[in-house]
Amino acid sequence: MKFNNSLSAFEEAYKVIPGGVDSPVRAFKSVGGTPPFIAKGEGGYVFDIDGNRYIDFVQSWGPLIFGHADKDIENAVIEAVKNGLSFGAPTLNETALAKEVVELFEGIDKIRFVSSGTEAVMSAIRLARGYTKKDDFIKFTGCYHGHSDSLLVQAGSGMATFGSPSSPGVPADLTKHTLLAQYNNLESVKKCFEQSNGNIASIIIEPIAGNMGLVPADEAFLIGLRELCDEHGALLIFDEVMSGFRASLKGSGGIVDVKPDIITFGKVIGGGMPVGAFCASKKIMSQLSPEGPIYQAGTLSGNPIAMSAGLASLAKLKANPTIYDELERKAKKLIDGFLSSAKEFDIPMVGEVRGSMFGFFFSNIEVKNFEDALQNDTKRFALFHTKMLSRGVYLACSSFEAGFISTTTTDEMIDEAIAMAKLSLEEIALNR
Ligand code: KE4
Repeated sequence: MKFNNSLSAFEEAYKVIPGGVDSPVRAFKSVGGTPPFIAKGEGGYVFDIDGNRYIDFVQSWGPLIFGHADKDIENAVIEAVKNGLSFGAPTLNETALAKEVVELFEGIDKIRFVSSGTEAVMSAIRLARGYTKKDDFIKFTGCYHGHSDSLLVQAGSGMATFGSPSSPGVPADLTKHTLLAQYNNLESVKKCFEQSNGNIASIIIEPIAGNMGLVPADEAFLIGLRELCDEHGALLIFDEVMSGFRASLKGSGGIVDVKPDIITFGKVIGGGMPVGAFCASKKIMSQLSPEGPIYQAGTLSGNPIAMSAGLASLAKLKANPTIYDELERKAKKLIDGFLSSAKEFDIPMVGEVRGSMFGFFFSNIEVKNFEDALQNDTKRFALFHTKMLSRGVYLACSSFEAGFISTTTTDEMIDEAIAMAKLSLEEIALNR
């Protein structure tokens, strides 16, 4: 494969965009090399500006469940564009998409659209704080909820559960109300409640974590979180920006029977256009401005073009919910193929699937939390990623991400990716 055009494009981008990218993970820092610049996508493939074709398992980090350039979504956007791009005024499509979403979730009556997952989560945290009149909240190491200040925290020192900023530019004052617990460890959550002395507004969790690799929460753990929130008057927030409409039509709700108070969405809900959302009961959402006192706003929130793409996506998903069986079958086929080659060459590997999401670690332990995930062989992952990319398979460029199957990912593509994985893993085993 030639990458000349991407190489020079990256140099040009680097001169005017920090790191040459508009979002850090895209820079391939975790895997080395420089990222291919994508020229176009078609169904389950992406093509770079050097003309290389890749089977795409990233799908813009989740949104493209129907693959690239889906005709129904494209036509909906083209039709919407003809009426103008944005009005900053209410439009019918916002109500239409709102109805399509809230009717899927018991106890969820209202939704507010924003323009990214970060915005959705930031707003949900503020809503929970304003509703409960408490300031602290609990998040889990390894979960990512966007880049708003109070969520950019890392584990503090030893015993402390209070987080400290994980990025310069975030004052400690803005993270002192963020408590950190360990994923799938209920005792660590109880400790946070003890340390916060009754001041916990919410617990926020990715019920199916996709930002430490794919690490689903145990159902018993989620039930425990629900009980702790009920006991302490805190709100349970499921961040389904990634897992929403990806794990099942109801996200984690189609897999575990635990009802959150607030759900955040992104990615698929916009069909590839910039959309985030957060939703809850009428009682909670009525606290939001202009009905209630909790302020939240956005110029392009509910943008009519983005709404048209989201509506087209949701309509297709709701018209044939059985696609999730097919998506999960393909995800399992891919992971099983990777695992059997890893076994053949005596390379430790574990894998996980939830609906159309998949993940794998170069590790020989079951990964239940971020601390387990950190034990994976990231150097070997980088090697594998590079080999697979050179063989036309486009995987997430970090072992702490999830991969995705779309309706346009064919069995032939899965077979091809498995065959390329076998060649790549053999080379790794032979240190070639
Ligand atoms: P955005 O602001 O990137 O739309 O959403 C933030 C977000 C919130 N919650 C969850 C569970 C998420 O996965 C994300 C964003 N996901 C990453 C992928 N790990 C987006 C890719 C990127 O940062 O470029």
